[in-house]
Amino acid sequence: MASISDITNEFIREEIEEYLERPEEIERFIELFSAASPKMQDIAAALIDGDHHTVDELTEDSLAEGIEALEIMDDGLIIGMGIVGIKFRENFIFVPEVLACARAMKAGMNHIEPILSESGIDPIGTVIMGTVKGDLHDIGKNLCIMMLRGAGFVVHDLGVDTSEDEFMDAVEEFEAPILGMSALLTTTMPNMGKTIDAFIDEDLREDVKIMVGGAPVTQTFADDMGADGYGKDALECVSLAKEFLQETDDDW
Ligand code: B12
Repeated sequence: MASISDITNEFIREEIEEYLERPEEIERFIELFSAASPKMQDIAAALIDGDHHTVDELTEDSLAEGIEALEIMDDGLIIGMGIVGIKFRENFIFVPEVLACARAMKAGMNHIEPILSESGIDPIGTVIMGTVKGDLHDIGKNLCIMMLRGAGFVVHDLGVDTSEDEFMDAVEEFEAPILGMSALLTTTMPNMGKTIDAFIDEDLREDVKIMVGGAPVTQTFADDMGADGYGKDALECVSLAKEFLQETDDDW
């Protein structure tokens, strides 16, 4: 088992000691950070600090050094945002600080996006993605979109605060066989179910496979809502989309 002294970045060690209280979270983040390289820890530290200039520079440097875009996303940006989420939940920081961290995350994503989205293969299928109505969180959705594009999907991004009608119109307009919805708030999760019901009401449900995701979403919730699949991260989002593609191809 890793210990906190295995983490090279002093700022990260202090953040864990000062802000993490739940033993399982302390253990999880010590494991994650001690497995990350010093450079990835530095990226995470800058993100937690809301320092978009440093995240921007370090991400660019890391890519120039040949570090994989996926490693930067998983071991730098996403782990860093995990600490931000806990500090926000425990009221150590508030919306303005989280916005600064989100800006730092985007500064990093700007560099990795062209790499992860560059598939170099012929388009394999079309996916509509959006964050549900009432919800403005888009970081996770955008990561899913990058990975889907990188896997060869054409993705139409409907952005945030997407209504049922906007989802239905886009599926029809682009004749998309796959729809992905993201929700980060327990209050907006039910809008996934409402959207699925709207597809049923309009007799469009059979035409599209629907996947859902976002931090509070679970497999049980997805099943209850009548979704075809749930993915816990961007990799699972891509696997699901590929499975759906296979199934819709088999139907033809
Ligand atoms: C960043 C953030 C913000 C930023 C959002 C910036 C942006 N452009 O997205 C800002 C500051 C704007 C914000 C605002 C608010 N937030 Co906020 N926010 C967060 C925070 C810290 C991180 C979210 C994030 O980006 N995570 C990183 C990404 C990579 O992870 P992810 O989104 O889960 O996505 C991954 C997977 O879930 C999956 N995935 C995501 N979507 C999809 C879709 C499909 C189809 C699939 C298959 C997979 C998939 O793949 C992704 C990549 O691996 C979370 C904390 C948390 N633990 O999630 C709180 C959090 C979600 N926010 C919260 C709250 C309360 C709010 C506000 C209500 C605060 C307020 N008082 O105003 C507002 C709501 C605004 C609104 N109407 O939406 C709460 C929600 C609590 C709850 N029970 O609902 C959380 C959990 C914080 C907390 N208190 O613990 N927030």
